[in-house]
Amino acid sequence: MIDDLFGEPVRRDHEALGPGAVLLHGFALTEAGAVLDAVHAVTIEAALRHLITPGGFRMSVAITNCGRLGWISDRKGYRYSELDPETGQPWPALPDALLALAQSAAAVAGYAHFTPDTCLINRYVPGARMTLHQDRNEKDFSQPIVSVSLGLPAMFQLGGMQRSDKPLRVPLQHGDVLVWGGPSRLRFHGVLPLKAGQHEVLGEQRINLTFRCAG
Ligand code: MD6
Ligand code: FE
Repeated sequence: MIDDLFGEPVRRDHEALGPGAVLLHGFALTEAGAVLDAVHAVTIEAALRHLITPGGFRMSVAITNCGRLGWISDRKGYRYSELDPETGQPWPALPDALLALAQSAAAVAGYAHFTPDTCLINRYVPGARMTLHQDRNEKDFSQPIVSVSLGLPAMFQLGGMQRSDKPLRVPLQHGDVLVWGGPSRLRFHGVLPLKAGQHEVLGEQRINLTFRCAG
């Protein structure tokens, strides 16, 4: 444990969350400014938007993407697309600062050759949540997922291989990076409704980045 400038305890250790899954506390803290600048630039080209689920519900989380592929949802289903359906244009390129962060986190977690082709950007405001799901739209489950949390803290739920398995509750803070793959790649997971609060950098929101090799 060390203290940061605001006197809050910051953990910089690695916490195993099961085979293939590790939480890197504070791993993105030193790069957070550059990462947020890159995210902001992406959202100017490809705006954050609320998608409709195949079941017809509007997602409470606003999303956009960068990289060769982008994750989308509509009445036809969940899938990856090379084009942003809002603009008809390719998604913005994956910024170098984001790629470097994702690859270094994967390497520290034991995944030496992570080649993400997509970064999904999720924005949560208080009350926004993500119900339990599996990430299974990617072609290759041998590569891990790297997930970066910025802004307000969230309670992540990490379940098992069945939807009915009781999930672990994993608090995620600004700068935390979760890497999971291998035997954990298809575990159910979700995010409980975001609690109200003010983050000193991001205000009343949480930004989550998930890097994957999708195509
Ligand atoms: C989130 N994350 O943390 C939502 N999926 O906002 C995910 O759905 C997720 O964090 C796969 C791997 C890591 C994740
Ligand atoms: Fe997910």
